[in-house]
Amino acid sequence: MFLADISICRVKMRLSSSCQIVNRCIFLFFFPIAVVLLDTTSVLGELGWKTYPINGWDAITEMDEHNRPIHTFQVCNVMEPNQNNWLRSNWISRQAAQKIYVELRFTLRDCNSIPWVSGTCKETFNLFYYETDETHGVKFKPVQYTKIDTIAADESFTQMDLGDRILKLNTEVREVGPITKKGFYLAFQDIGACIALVSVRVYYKKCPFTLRNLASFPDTVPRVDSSSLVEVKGACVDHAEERDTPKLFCGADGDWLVPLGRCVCSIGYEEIDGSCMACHPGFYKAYAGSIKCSKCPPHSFSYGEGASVCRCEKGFFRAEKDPPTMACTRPPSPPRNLMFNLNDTCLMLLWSPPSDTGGRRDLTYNVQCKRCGPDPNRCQLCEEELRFLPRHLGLINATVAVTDFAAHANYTFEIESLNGVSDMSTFPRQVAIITVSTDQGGPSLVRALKKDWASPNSIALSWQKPEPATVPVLDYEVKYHEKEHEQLSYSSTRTKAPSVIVSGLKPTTWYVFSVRSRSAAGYSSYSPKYEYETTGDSSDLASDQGQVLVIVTAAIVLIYKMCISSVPFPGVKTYVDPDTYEDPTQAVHEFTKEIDPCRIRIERVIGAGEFGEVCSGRLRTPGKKEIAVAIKTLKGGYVDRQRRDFLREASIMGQFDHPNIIRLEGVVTKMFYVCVFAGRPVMIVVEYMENGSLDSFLRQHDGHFTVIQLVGMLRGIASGMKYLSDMGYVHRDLAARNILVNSNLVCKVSDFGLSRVLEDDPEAAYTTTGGKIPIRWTAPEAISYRKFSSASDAWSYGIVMWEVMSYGERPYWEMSNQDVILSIEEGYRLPAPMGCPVALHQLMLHCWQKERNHRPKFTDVVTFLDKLIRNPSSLLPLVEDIQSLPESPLEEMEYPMFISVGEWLDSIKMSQYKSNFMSAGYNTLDSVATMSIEDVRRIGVDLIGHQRRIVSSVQTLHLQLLHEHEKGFHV
Ligand code: ACK
Repeated sequence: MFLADISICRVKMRLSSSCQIVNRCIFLFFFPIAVVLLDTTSVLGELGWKTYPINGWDAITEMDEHNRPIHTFQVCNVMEPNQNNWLRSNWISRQAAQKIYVELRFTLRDCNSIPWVSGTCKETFNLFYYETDETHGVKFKPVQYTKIDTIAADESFTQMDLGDRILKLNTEVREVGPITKKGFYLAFQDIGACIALVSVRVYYKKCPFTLRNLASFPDTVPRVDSSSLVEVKGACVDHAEERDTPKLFCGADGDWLVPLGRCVCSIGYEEIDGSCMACHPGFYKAYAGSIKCSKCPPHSFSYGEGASVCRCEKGFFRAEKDPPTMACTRPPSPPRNLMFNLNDTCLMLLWSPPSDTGGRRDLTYNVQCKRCGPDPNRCQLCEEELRFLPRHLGLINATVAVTDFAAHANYTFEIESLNGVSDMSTFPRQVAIITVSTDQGGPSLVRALKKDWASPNSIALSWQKPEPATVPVLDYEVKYHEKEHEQLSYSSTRTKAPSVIVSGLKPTTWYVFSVRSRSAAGYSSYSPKYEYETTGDSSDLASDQGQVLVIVTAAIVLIYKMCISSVPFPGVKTYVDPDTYEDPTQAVHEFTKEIDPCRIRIERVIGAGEFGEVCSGRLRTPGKKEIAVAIKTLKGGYVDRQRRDFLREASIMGQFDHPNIIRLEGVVTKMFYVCVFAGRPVMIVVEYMENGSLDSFLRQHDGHFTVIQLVGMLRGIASGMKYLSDMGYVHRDLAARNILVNSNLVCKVSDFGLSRVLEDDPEAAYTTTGGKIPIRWTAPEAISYRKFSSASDAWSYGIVMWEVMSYGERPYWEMSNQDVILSIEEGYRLPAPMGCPVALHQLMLHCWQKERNHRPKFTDVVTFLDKLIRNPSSLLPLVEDIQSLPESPLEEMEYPMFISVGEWLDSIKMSQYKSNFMSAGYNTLDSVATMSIEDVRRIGVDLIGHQRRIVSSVQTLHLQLLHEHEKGFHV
């Protein structure tokens, strides 16, 4: 009666196997896999299990709603004592299992719910197993069986449950192992319970096949011993290679643990969703690793999938040592503006670099010489006959000197530009050609210079026109200097006629003159030196009233300078070092105007100086319009030395009067009792500069000015510096932060105070020799042995130019001071900022010549910039247009090594664009290094200044990567 009840319930049960679901989960979620050895719910035919005795367990097979058999074993001899009923399974193959799991589902009747069975009814049954290699014909002998466990029900059911049709199904799982024989039997012993065994499932666990770190790991059976893991070596997926042997460990429960090592995608392939996919056409990957495919560098392409390198476009090449990340390049165009300069013994050939360097920096020149007779088709090579300095092949500079040439001969020189890919091109090479006739000479030498007349401040000179020459003279340059000060400086003037009146001279002073002519072929040598003296006697004065005044003024200036100058020679150093005064307040009195503080109205604090606050305010001067001023204050509680140091700057500034030097209005050093000011205020009052200091002004207006406006600012600074150097004043701390800008964008040099300034400057660092120096702005000789001069100011001026053209970028970026010093020593120079005209970068490089005498004088700089301003088209060629970078041994340069695109963007303070780079696929430095300004624009960098900053550091990055690749480092 009980059994029929049970089977009714059973048909309603959902007993479908969950194994398939488990399997799928393993694959996706990395769960253990269960390999089923037996599942009675999925056996379609008879199970064929044995029962002992016959009237013990009862096998019942019914059909479920899908017409699938449900095998159930039941026993319920609860009324009779001494029950011992056995049910034995068929032989079950162990397969690979070392440990098996037996899952039983069953129902069990509560004995209390059956009347009159109290002595005999049981509520448990026993589970046994027997291992054997024999698969058939094994007789059942209970003694051979080992007990696994006594199985009790978690929940038994009652008569009432049956009435309610509530079935209490129990599931119990037991582990059995180690299993070593080929297979085993299971046996179920009933000792008088009322049981329905609904299903038996036997399985073992495996670590599933999986893919990890681009390696595949096979299904793996764990060890029985739960404390030891199975080490499994992975096999790299297609198009991947081992970096570190990939390994996983299979745990006892079928879980993969401890992934070690990995594979990486091979060249031409990148990782996408755990497998290695070929680079698309137009992309390449040159190195195996976890990097993405990069866009082909400029002038290269890849048509097929999986390119390891991009092929160069027609006419473009890659030199043997060029890394695959580098753009393809081409041979340079020929040199331009080839000219010569011939004198008796030496022929100078000079030319301009090619307009197209081919995209490379390894530009050199070869010179070939042909000597031709009257028939220009009959020429012979003549390099061997001549001497070329430094040589005729592989020239780095655009000039060569030629000596040992014959007189009365025609030489034809062909100058060829070459770079690292010139040998690869089959195109005929183009050369610049010039023919020099040595009997006609170059520009003619000027001879027979004579004085026509002299006055106290002028001398008129004339000279013979040179011999009629085939090369017409364009003009003459007259160079002169005071005889006594030959080493210090000279002046020059130009004239088209063979005569000149040199004015502005000192009376009764000997001058040395020499003249040279200029023709299309260049300059001649200077004529011999001629010495003439200006007059000084009264008869001259009487004859010219104007000159009387000049002479008187000049004499006063002369006497004045002789009195105050710390050097004995007048005219050399016209500003006075306040430190040469025994009493420095004397210098303050001498060079500054005392202001009544009541005339000053302080309006607001605009900054902090070393000695106190810097304020803006108004200054009233009787009879004049009120003007805006900046007031530097000395904070209260100062000691005498601080007061002296503070006022020293005013004593220096008060000696200057120039539109590009900050103007001193006066100082407050005395008490005026009519006016109520707390303490004893000490102030320096200077003109107000609405736009503050140049560096922060540029940074605030990044990308806002035209090149001409920037050159205008630079011209102003150069003009101020020319004035200072003419006065013999060496600034020592010329930097954009020490230039002030007014509302008309006029730049004025400020911050005077000699070495004291350096103590104040936050950029100044102590050198090994103990001085405090703003390293990035200072010339090498000033850093090494404190050789400060106008030439070292010229170096700093070059850095200011760079700051201006880069809108306030920090020179040498984040390089350490020590690295800056070493790099400069090795020849490295700052590259042109983005958008910088070639002419300006060349001027910068000129300012950064190691040999200080080779640097331009400020007067040259002003003249040069004036020319650029007058002829703006000269500012059109940009450095990036001709893709030529400064000739500097960048190869030797150690750049800071950025690790990721994110870090690189952080380093250039452009972190806000990280997501733009990432979402556009620029996630490797290699890919970033090839970006053009259009690419930067395309990924959503809209501000021009930011585009410029990114592209200019892309250039640097590109070089850095080349450098790293050359060293064999793969990013
Ligand atoms: O960059 P800034 O605005 O310009 O901040 C500094 C601050 O004072 C401390 O030096 C500003 N400053 C100095 N001299 C002047 C001046 N003559 N006119 C206007 N601002 C000035 C400078």
